[in-house]
Amino acid sequence: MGQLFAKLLSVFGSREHKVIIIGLDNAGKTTILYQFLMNEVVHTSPTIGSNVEEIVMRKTHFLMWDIGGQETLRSTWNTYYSNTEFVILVIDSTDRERLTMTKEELYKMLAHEDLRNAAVLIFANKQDIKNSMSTSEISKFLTLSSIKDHPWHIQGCCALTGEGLPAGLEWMVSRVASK
Ligand SMILES: Nc1nc2c(ncn2[C@@H]2O[C@H](COP(=O)(O)OP(=O)(O)O)[C@@H](O)[C@H]2O)c(=O)[nH]1
Ligand SMILES: [Mg+2]
Repeated sequence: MGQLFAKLLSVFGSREHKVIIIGLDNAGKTTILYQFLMNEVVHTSPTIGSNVEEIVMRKTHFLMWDIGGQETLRSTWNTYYSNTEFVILVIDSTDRERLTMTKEELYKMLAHEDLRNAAVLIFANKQDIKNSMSTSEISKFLTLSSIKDHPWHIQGCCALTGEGLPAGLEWMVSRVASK
């Protein structure tokens, strides 16, 4: 879908729920987006700028923005925040070294005024890889239980097979339904 068309949809289609997919580069954001879209693996290259796609699950429409995660692009994340209902934070569960960086980005984001009403879905991706961190390990490291001002949910997944992705989407659908 073209970006202009997506923007027009978000303006005129009030039933769309805006979602931004963030996380460090190489976490699997683009793979997840396209797995949602067509249930198949696409060859990804580092995202420059953003990809945007409409995902529909049980009549709930999500407009998902996949934003580049390289260091130079992270400072632009906040330009995508306005009207965001869901943040999907994608984590490479094998990337122990950069989990501290992810934690910093997470709390910076949660403190942002434009995201005060946003719910956060955390995908602990790459669960297929041996020695990847478990969801409870990641949850503890990120001190998720201390987050009281945003609804949040952590879900383990493998973007290559799609395992765990529907469960994450289900949580988002249930959040929309509960509003
Ligand atoms: N083993 C494994 N590799 C993955 C998984 N998800 C993504 N990848 C790979 O990780 C790399 C980065 O993925 P990409 O979607 O481009 O990450 P992005 O920078 O966050 O958009 C690619 O080579 C993907 O094929 C996963 O669940 N398991
Ligand atoms: Mg990408």
